[in-house]
Formats: sequence, structure tokens, C-alpha cells
Amino acid sequence: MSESDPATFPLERETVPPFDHVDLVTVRLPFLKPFAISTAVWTCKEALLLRLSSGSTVAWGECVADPDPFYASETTVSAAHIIRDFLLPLVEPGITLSELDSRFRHVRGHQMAKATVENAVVDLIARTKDVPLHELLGAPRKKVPSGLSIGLQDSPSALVEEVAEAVGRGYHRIKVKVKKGKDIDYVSAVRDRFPDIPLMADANGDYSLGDAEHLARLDAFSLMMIEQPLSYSDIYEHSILQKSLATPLCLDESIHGLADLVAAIDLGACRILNLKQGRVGGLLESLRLVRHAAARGVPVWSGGMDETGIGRAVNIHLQTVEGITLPGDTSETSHYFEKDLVEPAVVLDDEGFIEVPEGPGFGARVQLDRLDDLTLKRERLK
Ligand code: OSB
Ligand code: MG
Repeated sequence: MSESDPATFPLERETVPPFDHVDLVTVRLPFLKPFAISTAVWTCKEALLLRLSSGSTVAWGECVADPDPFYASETTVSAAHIIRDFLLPLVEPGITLSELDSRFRHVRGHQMAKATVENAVVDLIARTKDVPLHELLGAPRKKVPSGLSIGLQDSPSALVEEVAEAVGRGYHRIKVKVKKGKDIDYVSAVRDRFPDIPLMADANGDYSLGDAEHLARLDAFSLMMIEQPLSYSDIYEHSILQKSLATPLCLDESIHGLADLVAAIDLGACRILNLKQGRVGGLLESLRLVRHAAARGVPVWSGGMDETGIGRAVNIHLQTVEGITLPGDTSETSHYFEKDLVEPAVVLDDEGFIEVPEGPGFGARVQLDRLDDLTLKRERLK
């Protein structure tokens, strides 16, 4: 393909730098408070990190998989297996990212494992060239808007309190988790107190098509969107549900790559996309999704997986890309953690915006003493 081929991104022509060592590091960061969604309650962030080193240059990729398969089928342990035994052997210095992407397609699924390796390779490229990640993505430095995802609460009033705190901090939009039995009353209480804030709800697949009439009651609350009301594996039923709802549907779990997005938009199942780069196999595939969504007039925002400072920084860089048009799920570090792996922490400015961290690669600097304190396991792969 030629330089000017619109089907390619400059990132695809970057080449894999040589590297000396590869390590998998599992870390566990306690949450300040438990985070509950319809399918799980987490009290800590357990993450698999991939470390690549080349001389004194160290690059990182954070895997967005949880230790359990309650959000997606991949886990930290399945990702370690796929990375060690299938993906890393395909990573050859000198090949382009386009070639790496083709090689990875031979491995079916396992997008989170693929994204981990891709993220580490892209960070190594950026650090080797001494450029920030957003530059490799073809985007200018800019502040990105903030957004908060608030977990399931014990009562509508507890939720209203959480929302009030977030509004006070200046978050640009607020997402509340919902599930059967914790939905209409909860959203209604928030709307009563805050009639005008940009607000949305995320069900993580808790409902079925039989709940269509019930879900239509959410139309009364001017939500920006309802995220993933139906099964993690469904696209088609969302298209049926959308016909009986005024509120736009947003897909998260169901979208694993460009082909899923094309199908979902064509079917009318996805009017807004929650893009998690780790869920779709990495940054390059993310650029493809953003371009397709923009061409179809579908707004995109960057989701989050309550990442450590490594993945959080990657999500911030990604949001500099044109076509990511809505505030996402990028919160301050202090919402989740007392102690993170990196400096500086993510903070909101006076207007609720987030700065892209300065420096090469994803920018934030891993603090080795904290990493040691938070490490559960290390495995040298090379
Ligand atoms: O559904 O978007 C989700 C966290 C873990 C798993 C799934 C989801 C989430 C979030 C939190 O909503 C987003 C964040 O703060 O990173
Ligand atoms: Mg979601």
C-alpha cells in the first residue's frame, strides 16, 4: 500500500524496535472503595503488565483483563498464557506494525492479550524515537475531557451523594451503573437532583429483550445513552431494542473489532461507541474504529477498565485523536487509588479537563519502589 493510501495509518509503518528483555508482572492495587457492576464487585485492581526493555529504555503495556471472566472472557492468566506461548514468538524486531497486526490475526480472539503486546511495542517505539504516544497516533497534544463511572450503590440517595461529589469536582459527564432492581429509582433520583448534567447508564448486559418496556421507562430521564443493556455477546437484539427506545444505545462488551462495529452500526444496534482500546486489540484497531464511526456519524468515547496509571495514560493519549468526540470514562487517579504505579497522578484542572502526560511514550513514569510494593508475581519471558 502506498504512503498516501487512506486505508493505512502512519502507525502501521512504524517498525518493532530491538529489545533485550521481556517480563510479565502481575500487580495488585487496592481500591479506595469497592467498585460494583451488574456482574462483579472488585475491591482491587489486579493487572498484568508487559515490560519490554532495550538497553536503558523501558516500555510497558497494561492488559485490561481482570483476574475473573465477569466483564469479558479473557483473564489475566489467560492473557499471560496467550502472550507467552503465542503472541510474543510473533514479535520480531524490524517488522512493521502492519505486519505484526497480520501475524496476530492468526491467533483468534484474545484482543486484550494482543493489545497488551501492541501497547508495549508502541510505547517502545515512541520511547526509542523520543516522541509522545499521541504523536504516533497522528494527533496533536490537547487537554481531554473527564468523565466518571459510578458503581452500583446501596440506595438511590447514596448514588445521588456520589453524583453530587463528582459534579462538585467538575466531571464533564457522569455514568451510573444500573442493573435489574437498581435502575429507574436510582436514575430518577439523580435526575431530580441534577436536571441538566450529561448523564448516562451502563448495565453491563444485565437485561434481556423481554425488559424492553421496562428499559423504555429510562427514556423519561434524557440520558445521553444507555450502554450495553443486553448480553455481552449480542449485537442483533440490541438493534431490536433500539427500535423501542428513544435513548441512543451505546455498545461496549459486544464490540471486539472493526467488523463488529460495522455490523452494529448497519443493524442500528449502536448509535454511540464505547471504545476500549484493550477490548479491540489495541491502538491501531482503535484508529480504524474511530475512522469508521466518524464516517458513519457515530460519536465515540474512550471507556476505561479502572486501569493503573499506565493504561490510564494510554487512554488519555488515545482521546487526542480526532473522532473521539464525547467525554469518556477517564477519572482522576484519586477516585480509585491511594497509591498508583506512576507519577504524575491524573488530576482534573479547574474546568474538569485532563492534561496529556508530558514525555516520551505514554508519558507517565513508573515508580520502581511502588511497583515492587504492589507486585504479586513476575515472570521473565526473555
Ligand atoms: O463497563 O465500562 C464498563 C470498569 C470495569 C469493567 C467494565 C466497565 C468499567 C467502568 C469503569 O465502567 C471505567 C473506568 O473508570 O475506568
Ligand atoms: Mg461498559
